[in-house]
Amino acid sequence: MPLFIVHHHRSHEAFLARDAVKGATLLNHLSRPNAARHGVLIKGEAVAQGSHLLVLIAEAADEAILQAFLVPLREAGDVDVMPAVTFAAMVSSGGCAEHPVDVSADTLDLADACQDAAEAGLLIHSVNPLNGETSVPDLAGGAVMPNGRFYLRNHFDIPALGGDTYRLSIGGLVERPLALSMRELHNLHAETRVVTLECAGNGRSLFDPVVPGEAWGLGAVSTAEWTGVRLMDVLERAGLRAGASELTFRGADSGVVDGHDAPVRFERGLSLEQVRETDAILAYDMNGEPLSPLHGYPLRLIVPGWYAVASVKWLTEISVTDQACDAYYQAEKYWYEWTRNGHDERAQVKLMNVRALISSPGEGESLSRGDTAIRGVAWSGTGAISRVDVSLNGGPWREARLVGERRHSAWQWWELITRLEEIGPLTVRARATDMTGRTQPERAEWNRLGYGNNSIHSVAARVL
Ligand SMILES: Nc1nc2c(c(=O)[nH]1)N[C@H]1C(S)=C(S)[C@@H](COP(=O)(O)O)O[C@H]1N2
Ligand SMILES: [Mo]
Repeated sequence: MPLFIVHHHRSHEAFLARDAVKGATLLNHLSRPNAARHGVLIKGEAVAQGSHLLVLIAEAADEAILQAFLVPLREAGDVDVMPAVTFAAMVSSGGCAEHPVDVSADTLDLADACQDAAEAGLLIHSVNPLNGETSVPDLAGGAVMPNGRFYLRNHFDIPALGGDTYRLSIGGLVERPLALSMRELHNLHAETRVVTLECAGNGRSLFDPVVPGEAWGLGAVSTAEWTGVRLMDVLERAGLRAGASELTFRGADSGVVDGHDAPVRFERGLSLEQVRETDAILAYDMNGEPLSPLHGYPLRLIVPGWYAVASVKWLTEISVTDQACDAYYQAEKYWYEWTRNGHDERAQVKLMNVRALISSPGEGESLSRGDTAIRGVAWSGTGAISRVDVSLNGGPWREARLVGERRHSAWQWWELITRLEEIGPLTVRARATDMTGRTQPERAEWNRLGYGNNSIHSVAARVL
């Protein structure tokens, strides 16, 4: 519904506080239930202290309905009605738009989506496309990240797909091309996995020199319990034909990218071998709820252990071929690019690097002397976490306790209880090691597009 801001300047003669009956009558009139009976939804109201200015924020189907409702206010002063948009709508339309943003039927209303994300506490990096990270102190806590606080990474407008008309098509080198409805997918054997997703650009803003791309801090990572069907089960239903070795996964989203005239789709590829190794799933539920539109409703790929770019959202098509996928986000982005010894080298971004983050203490936090718990999360795409070590003020590494089950593709919580004796600055560092013996470098190797930054996390706190 259209939004309006109303200014009401009370005239001195009609000063309400001096006329309790009139004041009470207007209070009743402006009550939310009464406003609703007039077709007006009041979102907020306030009087600037010491002034005669009342501000109302309200929605109504049109201005005439609102004006009719405001008649009693006019009798007590001057009324100005101004068409308005939410701040989120203003930002998402790219500036002080005079008109509300056009919302096309097949994409999600960005203003609403970004308002929800900001209210859930995500730190918004960009509105269009909508990108936001989880705050680092929020990372440890619940077993999984609540859906509203799970970081968001999008490249294009967010498709608004209908669950009833949705079909997943599987074609190419298969015996029986399929077009599966959500009902058919729900009827297949379901699997549930706890999997950590991390954006390959997580920590990019900490690379020096600065690299282009979304300037993520450290919160482009979250963990959820995903439920869906094993990708291999679905492929076996379709029946793989001789020579089938590569898969392309197509998302419903598309848009314009640098260096290409025509819009490109969000597409990624995996070899059949990679599908088998990772035991990828086609997920429809996230933490026990259907995927939200932002996280890929109604179906997304989840590739355990890989940087999350592989986990294609709004998945509408799988094509089975004998050719590796050469789509834009496969071939041109998501490569480490270095110049080493005068030679250009590149390697594809695949498994997540081993990494620990400190969630407590937070950056700049003040701690009391005495016993304290240093806490955080740690994960790796190459194996379960085997140990996390913590160093205080540059002192020796001390092994932290790993909390909860060892999980292969989900983060592990850890904690170290320690005694803080001295007042003053406290630098906390944490370093994870996984079962394959991989550990974190002091400083991750710089690469042109800023991927895979797993430098040791360091937090500056203070003991009071
Ligand atoms: N269709 C589609 N899938 C996508 C993306 C996208 O833009 N479109 N972004 C990818 C990237 S780079 C990341 S990090 C994850 C983010 O998933 P999330 O938004 O659910 O956290 O989705 C991946 N899958
Ligand atoms: Mo990403």
